[in-house]
Amino acid sequence: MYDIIGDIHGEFEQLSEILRKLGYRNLCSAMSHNEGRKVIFLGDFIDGGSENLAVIQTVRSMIEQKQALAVMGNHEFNAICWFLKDPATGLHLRQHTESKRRQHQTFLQEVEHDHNLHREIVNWFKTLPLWIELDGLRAIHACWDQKIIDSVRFSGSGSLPDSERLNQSDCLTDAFAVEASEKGTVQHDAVERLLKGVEADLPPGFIFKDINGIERKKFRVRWWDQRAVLLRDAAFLRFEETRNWPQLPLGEDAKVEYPAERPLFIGHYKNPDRAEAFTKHIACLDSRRSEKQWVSAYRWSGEKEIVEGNFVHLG
Ligand SMILES: [Mn+2]
Repeated sequence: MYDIIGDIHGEFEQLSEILRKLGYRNLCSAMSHNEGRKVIFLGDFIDGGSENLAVIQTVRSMIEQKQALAVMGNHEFNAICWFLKDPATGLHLRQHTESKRRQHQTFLQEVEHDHNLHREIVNWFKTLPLWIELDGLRAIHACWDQKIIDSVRFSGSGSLPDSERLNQSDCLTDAFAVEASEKGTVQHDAVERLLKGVEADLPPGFIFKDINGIERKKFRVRWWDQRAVLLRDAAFLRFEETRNWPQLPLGEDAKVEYPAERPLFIGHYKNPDRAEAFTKHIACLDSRRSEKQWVSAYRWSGEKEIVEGNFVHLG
């Protein structure tokens, strides 16, 4: 039986609080539950709050003591690419631009002065699988796309040789990270879809202003909503942001059908209010209030459909 915990983003106090609320106590150098329950973390441990190392220490010790499992989030993927260099060019896989540094700032503040520590943590990020599939549930950071998973899974279907896929534990190899940081590769498309979800563009000539007033044409798609036909219904945005959008349909490549036989837990899609069931089988555990991250959880005990009363919130 598992307690699933969504995006933490360096908010150590909140992580501690939700673990306590779920019944975990500090025992033998890791948090554990006296009924034998375990945690599944949905990734995005870093960037945002200022206690990234404390979060990593807690999650990592729970995994090492077999009290938890975890998947990788897009922030860990970006952190790996910030650190690693392409052996062919000697350049970092993720450009060290001002805006990318800003997104990564609180984590860098804690590790950048100590190259060995930085490397050690990046190496740990590399041990996080991109997804978890158990008998009763699935977990991934942003989007379960079976075709994409099969195309990069070790000895899966599709045209890639095994040497260009994930390893047998569904984790990144350095070679995979190099490929994935280059637009247009199978690996790049896979990481985008699995860890960042589905995005679509407004047609040429159209832009919209997001809640921060920034002009955009790319938007996140509510890929789990099979009834969303028009772009504006499919956008993971507030009504005010899509009001003036053209009545155009969403492209077929932006649709993902999730097989409903087991519940799926995702993070990544920050909800203005709180974590919620996106469908009967898909629960999102990322939430924020007034621009701040709030850690949310779900207490799962074998049910096949998401039960509203099993979400656990702070505050
Ligand atoms: Mn994310």
